[in-house]
Amino acid sequence: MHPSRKKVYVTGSRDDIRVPFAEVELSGGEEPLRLYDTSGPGSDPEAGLPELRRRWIDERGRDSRSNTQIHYARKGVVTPEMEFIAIREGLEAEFVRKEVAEGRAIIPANVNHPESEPMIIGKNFLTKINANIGTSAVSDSIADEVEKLTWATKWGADNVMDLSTGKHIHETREHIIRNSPVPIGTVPLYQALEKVDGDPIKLTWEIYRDTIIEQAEQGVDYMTVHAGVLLRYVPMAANRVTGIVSRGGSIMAAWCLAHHEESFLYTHYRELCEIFAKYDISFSLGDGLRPGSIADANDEAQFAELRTLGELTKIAWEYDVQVMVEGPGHVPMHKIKENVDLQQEICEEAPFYTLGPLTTDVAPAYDHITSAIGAAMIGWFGTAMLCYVTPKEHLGLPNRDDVKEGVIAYKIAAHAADLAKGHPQAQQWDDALSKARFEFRWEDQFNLSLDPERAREYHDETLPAEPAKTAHFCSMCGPKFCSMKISHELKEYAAQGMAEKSEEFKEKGNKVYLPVIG
Ligand code: IRN
Ligand code: FE2
Repeated sequence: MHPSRKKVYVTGSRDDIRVPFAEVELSGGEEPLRLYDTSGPGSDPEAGLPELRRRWIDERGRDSRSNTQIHYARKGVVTPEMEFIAIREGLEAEFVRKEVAEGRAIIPANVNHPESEPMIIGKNFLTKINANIGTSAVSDSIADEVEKLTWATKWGADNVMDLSTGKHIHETREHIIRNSPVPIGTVPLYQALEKVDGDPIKLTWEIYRDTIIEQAEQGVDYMTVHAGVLLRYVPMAANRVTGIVSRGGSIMAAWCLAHHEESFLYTHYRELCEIFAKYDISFSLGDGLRPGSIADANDEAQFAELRTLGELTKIAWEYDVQVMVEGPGHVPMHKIKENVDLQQEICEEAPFYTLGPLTTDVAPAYDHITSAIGAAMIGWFGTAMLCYVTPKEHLGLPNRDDVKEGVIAYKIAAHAADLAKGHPQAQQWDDALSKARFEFRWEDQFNLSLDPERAREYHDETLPAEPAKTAHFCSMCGPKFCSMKISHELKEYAAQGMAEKSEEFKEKGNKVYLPVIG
């Protein structure tokens, strides 16, 4: 939580439904503004977070077949999680239930992650963003990863994926989940691969299944499963410029080719559904054949896999399991819309979750920008969650600063999409900031911004003194050139009578911009 904001809670129909918001105090007689808040109650990393959902989970008891939110939604039950989300998003609880029942939205909420604050992923809700963190063989401090989690949620990450490889995977994940107020996702295939010393050919269904159960017990809320990479699709990627760029996709392609057998993720998919139903783990159907370059966008391999993901979506629904579908990747702007339209049609409106997409390949070190452009567009067209890309994409493991840059870039993309989609909460936030800017309420402008700290720092670089916080200009144009100040004068002209003022204006020599004196 930023120091300039105050955490407030709105209570629902029972007093253990307490929904957090970040309240921004405003000056100039304006009502305080409440913003969606992902930062969580704050934790002591050793003790972990309080178990917010414990009572709700226990009250429902454990069904031997299905304990999922979609299971309850289809029975007509509004769970406390759904009510929590309704308050969070400013919508009716019944609407939340219906969207979940019909598979248009998911609430990732493993029964073993009671610390999480319920959130929803669906095109009729605020666009969400996912941040990836994780250790690798060359960088593996657990403390750093928990710190990155807290850092990512502070800046607004709605979900975090732990993509750790290397040593201490289990322990790292345990610390992350116990300290996470947001749902945690993983790609279990990465850990399964560690168990066979990194040799994909040695993978088996049994090793994979045991890894799933291990992670399910810990409380992982959603798992990427690359079950759409079928043996017959692998040759389709052979003539691509960048082949297979998905880590999970390349592992499964290697397995299929080496054994000349259909993927065990596909052949054992129904068993996976049974496991996911018990814990309420949501599928994130992996796009193992997503394009990894502009040249490969929207090709045969990509869309063949998408059709299989559509088939798998419907099977998950048979088991009352929640499901979202992953998407690209690298896609030029004119080919973006087709991706959403096809996915929505083939997967019958199951939520789409895309990685960017990057709209050009020529800017390594700036791929948070190349991809935020694509993310804003794809979000506007109906993608429910955007997986962030950091400036280090294609170059190295992101550090703390990169995580922040990635999250902020994606908050911008998601919010721009929400504005274009006409979300009332989104518009309200913009209007509050615009008004503060026009009225030279500098403190309000900083505090309302996505990154209050940097906004203030940039302003203070040239005008650090306290009086500048109420001044009717900033150092960009100086006191005499400020367009906003001139607009205020125009308003005065209008009030005093245009004709009279226009005479005065002409007498002064028809100048809008007066030279700075001194
Ligand atoms: C999201 C959409 N498409 C891919 N992603 C994310 O990319 C996925 O959820 C995971 O966090 C990351 C790496 O996936 P691969 O490379 O194993 O497919
Ligand atoms: Fe890439």
